[in-house]
Amino acid sequence: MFDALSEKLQATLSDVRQRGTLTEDDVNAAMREIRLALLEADVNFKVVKSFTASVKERCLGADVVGALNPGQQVVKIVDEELTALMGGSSAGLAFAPRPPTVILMAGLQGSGKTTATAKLARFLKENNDSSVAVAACDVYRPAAVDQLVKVGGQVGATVYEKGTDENPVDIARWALDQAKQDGKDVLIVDTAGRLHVDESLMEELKEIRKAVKPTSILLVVDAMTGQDAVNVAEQFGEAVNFDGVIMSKLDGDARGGAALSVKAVTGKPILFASTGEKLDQFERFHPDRMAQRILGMGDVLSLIEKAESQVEEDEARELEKKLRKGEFTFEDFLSQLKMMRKMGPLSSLLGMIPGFQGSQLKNMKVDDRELDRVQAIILSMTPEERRRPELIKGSRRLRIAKGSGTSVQQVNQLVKQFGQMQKVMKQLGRGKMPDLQALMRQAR
Ligand SMILES: Nc1nc2c(ncn2[C@@H]2O[C@H](COP(=O)(O)OP(=O)(O)O)[C@@H](O)[C@H]2O)c(=O)[nH]1
Ligand SMILES: [Mg+2]
Repeated sequence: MFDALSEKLQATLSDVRQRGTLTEDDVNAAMREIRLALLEADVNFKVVKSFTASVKERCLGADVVGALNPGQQVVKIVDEELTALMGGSSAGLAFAPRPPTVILMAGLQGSGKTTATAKLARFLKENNDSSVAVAACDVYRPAAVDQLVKVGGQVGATVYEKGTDENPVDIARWALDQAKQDGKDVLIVDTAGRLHVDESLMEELKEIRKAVKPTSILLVVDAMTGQDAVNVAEQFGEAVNFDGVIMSKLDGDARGGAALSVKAVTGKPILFASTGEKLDQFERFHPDRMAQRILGMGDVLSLIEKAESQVEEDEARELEKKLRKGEFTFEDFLSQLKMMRKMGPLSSLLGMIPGFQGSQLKNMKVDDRELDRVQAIILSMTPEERRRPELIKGSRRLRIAKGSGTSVQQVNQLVKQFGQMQKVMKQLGRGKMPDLQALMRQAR
């Protein structure tokens, strides 16, 4: 799904992410790549234009937030804008205050209506515990009725059908009565499609709409037809005003143009995604998850969130005060270490970063074992020693080394490094508070 687009966006963004600072030229270059990638994915060109414009504006105007470097910031912005493009929050299905909820399915022939009718019935049974009936209103092909009887039966829905001799509007009206009598929670009305949007198709839909007064009209569009799907949706919207989209055959859509443009073009959200011929290959459409899937950066984003949420502000402020006064002790160091570890083992954190594969992890200087050692050494100090590291001499070193299962050299090394760190901090504390972020960025 969306393979080419994913690949291109990921390449562009990982390039961006590796830079410490971003100039306007860098941002422009990245936007060019993103624009090309979206156009190649068959996204509507107007949509592409406004998308890249708003991403660019936000990138250039962004203040560097919290723990993110400029490159990560861009990833975050692209992710947020992609999510917004597909509708922002996930849209849900509307239910009638008094059952049955009536859902009218619309769409071109072959778009996947009958399949989606059964899939939706199954979905509502499984997830909402609804009793569901489906109505066979495609009377133009005998096979269409048989097909619904078959797939409807497979998912345990009651199928209301009258063969192909009656008029679809009458069948729909009759099915609604049946559903009421049978106490069904939901009635899904499957209709006929045409090869193209035409007058008679729209007329029929309008008549069925009048007869059953649906709670929602869902338009099924075939993702594999790209921009055609979006044009069809636009035409349906003008004629019968539907409420939401079921995007079918997403599994066969390598480009993604329809899924990315349909909300922006028609104003209607995608409610469900159909992702295969099997009846359980159907899921709610979540714009945020889809964006992350496209960017392939779900892990990076969750890493960013994790980092943001776990850094407690108070602790940070307290720490800053101590740093200023040069009062940072092993005790503080220990609590910092623990905080860092709340985020999980360092190697798994780094492993979440795409491109950071095992081979590179081995070359990382900071590994978990090193942190374990540091932590063990500090834990073997007395509280007094932690606050006043200058006490740590001679026999105390040996005791700490033994207690922590390390060597005197390793204890020495830590105490020495810590002393250097304190010295630097005291110097900095006397002057202006350094821009820690800038320091960190340089260190990266
Ligand atoms: N791969 C794939 N095939 C689908 C999907 N939805 C429907 N199809 C297939 O598309 C064809 C047309 O589907 P159908 O439901 O009969 O379309 P209708 O004419 O709109 O009712 C059938 O062969 C389905 O098996 C899907 O999500 N993925
Ligand atoms: Mg059909």
